[in-house]
Parts: sequence; C-alpha cells; structure tokens
Amino acid sequence: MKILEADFVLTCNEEFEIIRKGAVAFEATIVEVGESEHLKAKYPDATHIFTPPHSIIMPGLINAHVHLEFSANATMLHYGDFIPWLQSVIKHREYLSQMATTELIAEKLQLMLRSGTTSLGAISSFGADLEACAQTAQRVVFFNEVLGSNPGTVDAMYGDFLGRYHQSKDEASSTFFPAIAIHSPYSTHPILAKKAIELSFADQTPLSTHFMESLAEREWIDEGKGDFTQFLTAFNPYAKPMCSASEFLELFNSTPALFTHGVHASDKEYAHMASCHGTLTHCPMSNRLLGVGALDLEAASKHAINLTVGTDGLSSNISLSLWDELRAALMMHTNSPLEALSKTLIKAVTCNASKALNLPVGKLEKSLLADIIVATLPQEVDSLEQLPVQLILHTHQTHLTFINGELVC
Ligand code: MCF
Ligand code: FE
Repeated sequence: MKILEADFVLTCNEEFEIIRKGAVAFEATIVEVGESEHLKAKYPDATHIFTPPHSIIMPGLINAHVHLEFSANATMLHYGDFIPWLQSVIKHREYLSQMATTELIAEKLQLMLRSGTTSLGAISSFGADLEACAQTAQRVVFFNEVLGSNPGTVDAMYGDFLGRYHQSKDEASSTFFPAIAIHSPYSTHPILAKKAIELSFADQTPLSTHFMESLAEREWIDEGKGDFTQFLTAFNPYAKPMCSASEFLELFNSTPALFTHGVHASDKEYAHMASCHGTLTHCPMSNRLLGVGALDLEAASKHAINLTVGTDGLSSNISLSLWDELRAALMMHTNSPLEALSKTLIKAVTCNASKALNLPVGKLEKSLLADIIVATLPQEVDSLEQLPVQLILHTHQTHLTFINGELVC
C-alpha cells in the first residue's frame, strides 16, 4: 500500500471536500482518503510518498472529447468561421490523416498524460488512432464515429463503421472501452443513427454526438437554409434537413449520451438532454476558433445538466492540455464569478466526466480506481475557495501521475 501526502487533497466528491494536510492510501484502488496523521497511524507499513510544499493531490483529469486523428494539423485548417473550416477539413483530411501516424498520436497521448489527463473520450473517424489508443497507459473510451447522409451510400458507411467498431472490440481491456459516436444531425441519416444507437444500447457502450455547434447548423436543421445550404447542395443538389432537432434528440432517449458543443441549443433542448441523463461537453477553444460563439453556461446550468469539458482535436485547438482548456474557459465566461466557475470546471474534468464516460474514477473516494495526479503550485494560496482558481491558472504539468495505483509519470 502507498500513502501519498500533500498540503491539500482535492477530493472532487459530492461535497467537493478539500482536506488540508491530507493523504490518500491506495493500492490499485483507493483504500482511504483523510488527514495525513490519521492515515499514517492507521497504515504504519505503507510506503510514504511525500510531495513538495503547496502540492495538491486530486483525481486524474478526464478529457471527454478529443479527435486524435487530426493531430497533424497546426496551421492548415481555416479558423474563424464554421463552414470554411469544414471545407478545409474535407480538403486536407486525407493528408492530415496520413500524417497522423501511430507514433505521432502516441506522442500526443504522452503529452496529455504529462499534463495530467489520465482518461479520455477519443472520437475516432477512421480507426487510424486505434493502435495508439489501445496501447496507451491512459483509460480510453474509444468512440467509433458513424456518419453519412446520402441514401445511396449509407449502407456502405454503416458497414465501414461496423468493421471499425468490431476491430476496436478486439482491443477491449481494463483500460480500453469500445464505444459509439454519431457525428451530427446535419451529417448522419437518422436511420443510420438509429441503427448505431441500438447497437450502443445492446452492447451498453457510452454514446457521443456533436449537437448544435454553429448557427449554420441551427438554421439548416430548423429551416433548411443558411450557410449549410451551399455546402450541402454541392454534394447533393436536393439536400434537405434529414430530421428536426427534436427528432434527432429523441433518438438518444434511452441511452445517456454526451452532446458536444450545444452552443446553439435551446433551453428546451438542454432540458431534454438533462431529463435523459445526458451530458453537455463544452469545448471552449474549439468554439472560439471555429467562430461559433460562446456557450451560455448559465442557461445550461439552469437545467442541472451534467457538464464536461473536452479539448476537441488539434483540428480546432492549439493544445490537448485540459489546463489550457480550463484557462480558456475561465477567460471566456466573463459573467460567471471566478471562484464558482473554477469549481464547476474542475468538477467538469473529474467527477462529471467519469459519470458521463462510465469510468470508476474521477473522485478520491474509497474503492474507486487509483487514477491520481499531483499538481504543485509555486506559492501558498490565500484560502480554500481560491485553490481551484490558482490551480487552473498555474498548472501545466503534473508532479506525479498514477493510473491504477501505478506511477506512470
Ligand atoms: O468538434 C469539431 C467540430 N465539429 C465537427 N466535427 C469535428 C470536430 N473536430 C473534428 N471533427 C471531425 C468529425 O469527427 O471532422 C469531420 C468528422 O470526422 C467533419 S465531417 C466531414
Ligand atoms: Fe469534435
């Protein structure tokens, strides 16, 4: 047994309890969380791990939404407006996916680990990230994505998706979980979406989708007009919205899903997501770079919807570090009080994300798996209320990282 002690233990439990001079006793799972002196007396034979002054022990971070296959992008994609970005993705997709080798993706996963991300929800469009995700030290929920709107090709698209899904099932392990993603209401025929959702229900996998990211998506789905018209009619001159937003959402009624972006979702839609135990995944950097606007966090939180945060891919971000993402969120939501927002964001990347991805981690609590990180602040902190704020502002890499109780970096 190990005992890890530090100036602060940020449990991320229901009460968001913070323990001063605290410790965590753990093996592969957490045995006990409490005050250092108490744990040391109770487990005298445990191996002690000390940390520098101003250190914080907390659960490993969970990135709920990342596209690793776009990791080769730095400057090639067009930022500022959604449809030009989508056009640039289509133009460069082949080149970028060729460049995103297993080695490059493994390198990005290692950087994510160094910044404290111990679990992730990886959206896989082609399966090129399978090997790196199956081999990495982190816990990966591997969302095989399905899309296709042309009735002539939906069967082939579904077949391709099924092939990738089955390949990912062959890799299933205690740290790798095959799962399913429906791309979006504008790109995925509801029949295709329904089949994939039924499969997700039968296999009890997590489920993810992009939903109401841009105003263009809102206008297209609601009225069949706006910036998507020209984009979609280039593929199919008779293109029409394939279903309404509520018909799309209803497909997810029986399985709690992660809805990514939701910047242009309505109050009624947030309420629907919440009533189906869904999750809203916020990607602030991506939203800014793709020019879709800022999520109204207040509106979403009114409905007590489970909130998580994702970096999206390097196709719409400059970093896959959740600390960078949380800093962006702190700066973006200028109307939210700083201390309350910091707490909300820390919960979003720990306990809320573990709930969304159905992983037995995300809190420092007896019996959960010991995915634990240590962050060290440069100076003392004024009060416990300030701790989440300063943690977000000052953390780049972790001091120590444990997965399943084992030191991984
Ligand atoms: O979340 C962002 C923006 N919204 C939609 N899709 C993507 C994002 N980052 C990468 N994508 C991928 C998506 O998975 O881009 C493709 C899909 O494979 C767009 S559809 C041609
Ligand atoms: Fe995405």
